[in-house]
Amino acid sequence: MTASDVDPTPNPQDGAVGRSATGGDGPASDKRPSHRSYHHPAAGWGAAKSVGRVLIKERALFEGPRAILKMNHENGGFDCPGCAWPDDTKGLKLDICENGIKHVTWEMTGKRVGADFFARHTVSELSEWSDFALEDQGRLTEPLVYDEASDRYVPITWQDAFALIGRELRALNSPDEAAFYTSGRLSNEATFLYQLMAREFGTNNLPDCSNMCHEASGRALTAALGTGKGTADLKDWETADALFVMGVNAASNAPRMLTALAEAYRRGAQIVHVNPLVEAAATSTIVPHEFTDMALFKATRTSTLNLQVRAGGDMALLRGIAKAVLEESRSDPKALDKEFIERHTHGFEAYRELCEATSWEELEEQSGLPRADILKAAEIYSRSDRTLISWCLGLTQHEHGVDTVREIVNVLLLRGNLGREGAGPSPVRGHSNVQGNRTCGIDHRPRPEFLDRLADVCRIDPPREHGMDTVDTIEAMNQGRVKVFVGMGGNFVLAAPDTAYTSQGLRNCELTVHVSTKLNRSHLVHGRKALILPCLGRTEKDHQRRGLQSVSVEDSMSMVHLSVGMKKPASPHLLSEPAIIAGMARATLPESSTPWESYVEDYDRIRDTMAKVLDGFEDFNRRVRLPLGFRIKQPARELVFLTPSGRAEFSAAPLPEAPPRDDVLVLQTMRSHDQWNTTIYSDNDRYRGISNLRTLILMNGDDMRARGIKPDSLVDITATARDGSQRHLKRYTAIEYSMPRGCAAGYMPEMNVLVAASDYSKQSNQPLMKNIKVRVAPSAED
Ligand SMILES: Nc1nc2c(c(=O)[nH]1)N[C@H]1C(S)=C(S)[C@@H](COP(=O)(O)OP(=O)(O)OC[C@H]3O[C@@H](n4cnc5c(=O)[nH]c(N)nc54)[C@H](O)[C@@H]3O)O[C@H]1N2
Ligand SMILES: Nc1nc2c(c(=O)[nH]1)N[C@H]1C(S)=C(S)[C@@H](COP(=O)(O)OP(=O)(O)OC[C@H]3O[C@@H](n4cnc5c(=O)[nH]c(N)nc54)[C@H](O)[C@@H]3O)O[C@H]1N2
Ligand SMILES: [Mo]
Repeated sequence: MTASDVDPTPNPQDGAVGRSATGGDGPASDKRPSHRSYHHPAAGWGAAKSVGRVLIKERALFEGPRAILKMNHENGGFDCPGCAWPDDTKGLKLDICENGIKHVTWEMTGKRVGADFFARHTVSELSEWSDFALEDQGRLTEPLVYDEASDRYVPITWQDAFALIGRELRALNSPDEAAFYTSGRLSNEATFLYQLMAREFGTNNLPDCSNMCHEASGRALTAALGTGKGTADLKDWETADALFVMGVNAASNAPRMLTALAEAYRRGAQIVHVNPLVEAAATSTIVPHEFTDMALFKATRTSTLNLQVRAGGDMALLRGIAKAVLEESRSDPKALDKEFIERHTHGFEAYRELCEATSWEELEEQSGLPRADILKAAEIYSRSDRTLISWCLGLTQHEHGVDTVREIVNVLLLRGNLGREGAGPSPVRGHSNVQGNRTCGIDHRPRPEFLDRLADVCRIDPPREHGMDTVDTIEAMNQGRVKVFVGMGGNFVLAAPDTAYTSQGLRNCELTVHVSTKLNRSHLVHGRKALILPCLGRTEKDHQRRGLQSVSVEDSMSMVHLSVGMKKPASPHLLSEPAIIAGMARATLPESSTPWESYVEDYDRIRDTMAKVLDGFEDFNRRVRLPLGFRIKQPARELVFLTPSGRAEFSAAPLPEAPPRDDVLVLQTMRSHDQWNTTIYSDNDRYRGISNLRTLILMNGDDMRARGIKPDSLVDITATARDGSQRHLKRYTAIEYSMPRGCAAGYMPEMNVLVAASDYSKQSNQPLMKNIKVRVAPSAED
């Protein structure tokens, strides 16, 4: 056990958002930071204890447990607003996890932040508070407008707030001077109204959090299979005999996957984890709802092979697997599924040649893995009849994210691992409804067929030009081309890259509007005029004129189901998201023939319209009320490929550029166990053995020694962007951690200051949040 004192000074670039002097975004207690290895199984009692602490802290000891029993319940109950992992289909009633509970409790907190609070604190003063402290004030209770004279947020009526938005939007020279951001929790119904409002107003500027998340997956799967989603469902997870888990920290970010992995291990499946770090999900777990195992501390393994790939080296590993399978096929024709390749795919020969032409030396160098390890993975793959490959941000937030996901499909196609049970690609999506947002129209590059139907059914004339995504919006705000920013949930200023530049962009706006449940940094980094519009959370009852309403969401595996709030709203002045959108729309488009008010009276009416516009939503109102909802049809799953060739497409992309050779490290920014994106619950990261510290950088021990960095000492980090510009973080604590040389890791959102807004993938426009080129040296001020 080691410990060190930290006193990180505020970063000059952080100053742009006025972060607290404590450095990190968490609570920053004066407890001493510490680090030790974590040897316990994931989930289990550590998780149970942590849940108890959260319930007490959020004053939700009574409501909390009651709500948890209602979560993810077939027939009623609300959908967990945590991750997008699907609900168990076997009638399991307690399909919950520690982090889902934390998340729900965070929304259900007994704390409130009302007008009296804002009367006491100026915005400049609040800007000095930590992000933790801001959200810790509790739920927002009434609409607020920024008053420049007093530098305070003051109450405003809903009508006046909508009128202000309408005035500002109508005053723009072009609808494209507005951008409408979505964070991935928005329900399907609200999503549909939101995109309708933007398009009726006249813009496709619909940036969303998925631009930073799975944009690469969507583009790759669309190009390869003609559908932007994974084809596997939970049943496939339950029947696969080899599972590859790539670039995801499942124990923290998709904890319900642990159950699937433990079950897979018990049935003798092979489980390969590919990650520069050995995350907790790659060891063992105690499945939380298996009470006997909990009582007996009986853990189940969740891995049969761990490959510590070099950052960004996954594509080379996958190509190595393909190369080995192709080599094997020379002596064993069954190594390939020739019939599948011939009947259903296109581009195989070019891919075969490319694999053959790629040398093992290059694959080893790029992946950071010895050939023997690549061959082990290949052997598991070729011995398995049913293989499923899952992935998350470790693969997508790189320059070659799209190529890597396509390489996953290439590997699957070789052995016909598509369109049958236990097989297929399975991206682990992020926010609980991020997939539904895309399905229901949040897309800055909408398909013409979608727009045609929208035009037809809703009698509007939607713009046809592509709109702006997240990185384009940041640039446009800075150049004065976007003047109104509306954030439908989320915390744009902290989630986006280049905190200083994004702040400047938001400050440049005429009007910023945030529809939120809690106070966050984005409210403080505002435009000339600014509104905070508080909304109902997913756990709360939504009463409208025609009774109690429910909304729907789509999980990672294309299941759409209803979510019904059960709790009294945090304040009588909250509006639902559909009501807020309708209010903004009516004020902006007074002549609109869209029945905004009628939609809000009864969400069934929104669903009836959605059923006519969206593929796969026929008979929506009936099917969404089935006990487990319904699965949106996946053509690729039925081996119907909506690609130009009508077949699944192999890709033949070159491997990315070689890893940096000099003293540059590839830094990835990730989540701790105790955070939900920009919401930080504590400064601990239990599974990585870290306590009371977020301003850290995890490094390989040899890389530390080569730079004269002592364990747990303070370092300065300099990131060099492609355009040569440099960004700094000072006085971070360097911690030795098992990972390949040349890699480093730290936490988002603190490290977003290091990601240049201009450093995004040309393939997907995703910011390179897992691939920041940095130099690290002992702190100059130490
Ligand atoms: N509790 C909780 N749950 C969440 C979230 C949360 O913040 N908290 N966020 C939600 C959201 S929006 C999302 S998108 C998901 C994110 O889920 P994750 O993708 O798990 O998110 P990160 O914390 O960024 O972790 C990235 C993982 O990829 C690994 N990695 C980094 N670089 C590479 C690489 O080059 N190759 C490989 N193979 N691995 C690499 C890292 O070591 C880490 O394990 O989780 C969702 N669920
Ligand atoms: N460096 C780095 N940056 C990253 C990432 C990374 O891995 N590294 N990951 C990226 C990814 S994958 C994502 S998805 C983004 C996340 O980006 P966002 O989705 O923008 O951020 P969140 O932190 O999830 O948003 C939290 C806020 O949402 C509001 N909120 C919570 N519940 C509700 C609700 O029900 N309704 C409404 N209207 N508001 C609500 C609360 O006010 C809360 O403060 O961050 C991205 N940024
Ligand atoms: Mo995400």
